[in-house]
Amino acid sequence: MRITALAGGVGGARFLRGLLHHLERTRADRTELTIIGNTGDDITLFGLRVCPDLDTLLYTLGGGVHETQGWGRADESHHVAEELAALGATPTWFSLGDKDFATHIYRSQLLGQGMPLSEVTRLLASRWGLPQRGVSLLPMTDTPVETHVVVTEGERTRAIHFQEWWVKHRAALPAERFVVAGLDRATPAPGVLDALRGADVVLLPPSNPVVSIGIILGVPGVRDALRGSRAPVVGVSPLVGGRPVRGHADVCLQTIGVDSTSAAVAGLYADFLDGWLVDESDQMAGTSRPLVSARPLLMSSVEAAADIAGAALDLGLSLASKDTPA
Ligand code: FO1
Repeated sequence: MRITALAGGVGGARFLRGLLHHLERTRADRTELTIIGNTGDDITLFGLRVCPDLDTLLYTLGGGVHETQGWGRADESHHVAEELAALGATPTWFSLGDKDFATHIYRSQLLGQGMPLSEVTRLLASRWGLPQRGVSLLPMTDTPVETHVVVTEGERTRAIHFQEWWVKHRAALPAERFVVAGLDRATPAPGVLDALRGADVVLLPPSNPVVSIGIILGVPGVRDALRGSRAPVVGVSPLVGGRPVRGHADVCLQTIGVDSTSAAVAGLYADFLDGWLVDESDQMAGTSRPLVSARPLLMSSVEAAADIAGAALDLGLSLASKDTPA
């Protein structure tokens, strides 16, 4: 079976860790999972290219993530960051650990030698044992893309990097709109369109629908591939009771003028969504498409995430069997 998933950072990574746990505990046959990761969060710091969502997926699936943070490495030290601060290097609002720095140094070294991000990511995925578990991690594009946020402070309107808005300002600075530099001339990374067209099921984890899933959908060709895919597409709402479990998806939705409800988020995916998992607190009008299924969506443990991911997969497989001509 071939599963393809679009994913952002923490929520997407935890969901996919649950999916792998579900697959390993229930299915005998080998399942190939291709993850298309968001690169709109990427930022260049101290001359190094940092890919937060790709790294969160690598560390979480590879067993090295700082569990309570959801990003960065477990058992980290921060000697390099402390010395950079002593040198007066900026910014200081983005916390980079010493082992995390190794990822950015190695990635930057290879990118600097002309290696595409997709090939760099394949090497990093090998270090984390993903191929042995049937997992491929693809950046959505090899083209440099960066999400910026247009903010107004008093009389001043300017664009700041997404990470500055998200981390330094905790998304509390009123955002007028998101501008994704490079997205309109981005091309899907090698394997992305094939993974969407050749999947048996496509899953949208509970990642941020605006600045994670929404950015991946903005890569020219991705949305059309989803629309044209024979595979059922099943999404998981990132909201519980109209609120994100973590992060600022509600603020992002407000910025693009969309209600912070599971139904409104499903509306963002309406042109390709076949199934939609919502939390029991978010009853929404039962529609035939997407087919809505309600269950607890709090990923409070790997087991809970496995149950949610299993329910999303089963919903997809049930839809696939319906579509299969008798
Ligand atoms: N998030 C924070 O809230 N504070 C940080 O200092 C921070 C550092 C950081 C370093 C590497 C990395 O891969 C992620 C990091 N994140 C941090 C999380 C990051 O901002 C988010 O994961 C995404 O970009 C939004 O999903």
